[in-house]
Amino acid sequence: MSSVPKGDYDGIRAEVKKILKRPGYDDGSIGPVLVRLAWHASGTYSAKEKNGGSNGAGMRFAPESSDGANAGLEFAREFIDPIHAANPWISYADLWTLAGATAVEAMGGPKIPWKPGRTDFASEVAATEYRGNIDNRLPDAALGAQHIRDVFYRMGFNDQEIVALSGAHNLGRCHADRSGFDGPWVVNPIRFSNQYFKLLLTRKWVPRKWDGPFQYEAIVAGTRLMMLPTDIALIEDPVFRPWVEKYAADQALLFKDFAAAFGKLLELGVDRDGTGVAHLVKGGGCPFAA
Ligand code: ZEM
Repeated sequence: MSSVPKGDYDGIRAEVKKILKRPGYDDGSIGPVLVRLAWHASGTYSAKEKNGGSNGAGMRFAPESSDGANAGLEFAREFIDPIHAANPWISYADLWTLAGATAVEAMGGPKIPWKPGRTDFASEVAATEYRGNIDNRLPDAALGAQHIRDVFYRMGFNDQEIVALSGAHNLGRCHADRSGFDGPWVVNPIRFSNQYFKLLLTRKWVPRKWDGPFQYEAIVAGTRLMMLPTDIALIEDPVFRPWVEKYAADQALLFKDFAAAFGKLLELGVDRDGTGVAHLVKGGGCPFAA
């Protein structure tokens, strides 16, 4: 792992790209799990309570690190730790979000707007004092459209952005030993595209007969693909579905909308002062909020 000059974020992007390929791990790339790390680091945000979000990098500490929703993300954190070790000037909060953005781009997706400035909690004690209660804020895949809206409206997203963000399920897979669910959504899960939306609309998704949690399956090109109950909710809901249809038909539109929504996700709760630094405040709230 190389050191790059302080403030050279393109240099960090290059370091992330160097470690993405990993033969023997899942589908040969750690890109998807890095995207999930960036999402779970950010997706705890509450617009009303003005806490949660990526600032602080609280997932280094309990209770976020041991939250069942974050099972498996310890691998993502370990994979990129050497980049931090070689470049201790970057905050973990910046590194995790930048790694997720870089991974999307490196897997053929759009360029994600990203800005530095996040600060890390100095210790577990500080995290506890500053973070506020952000337990149980990530979505539960076993639930439906109302739950999806509750979770994403809390962050400040609308229905169109929810569907665009869901396009991330074009990447990676479910792991029985992490979430309980099993399998990839698409045939090539390390390439960002609109296949997930196409498959949602064109395949017959049937309940999988197995011992695990309720999920859907379809065999495509000899591969058993899956959908979560929350994925199927996107084609059953009358407002979500037209966006699934638009993104299935127009990959350029998906790329544009995904980049905007994912960029917004990575910014949630990151409130910078005039010098570009996002300070941490007690209770996790924004220092400049009304
Ligand atoms: Zn996911 N996601 N996600 N997601 N996700 C999984 C995997 C991945 C939900 C969900 O419960 C799950 C978003 C939205 C939602 C990624 C990115 C994004 C898994 C499998 C589950 C269960 C975890 C495992 O077993 O390893 C639900 C319910 C969501 C909303 C309703 C959003 C938004 C994302 C990013 C923008 C990614 C990349 C993965 C694949 C991770 C991997 O390790 O391959």
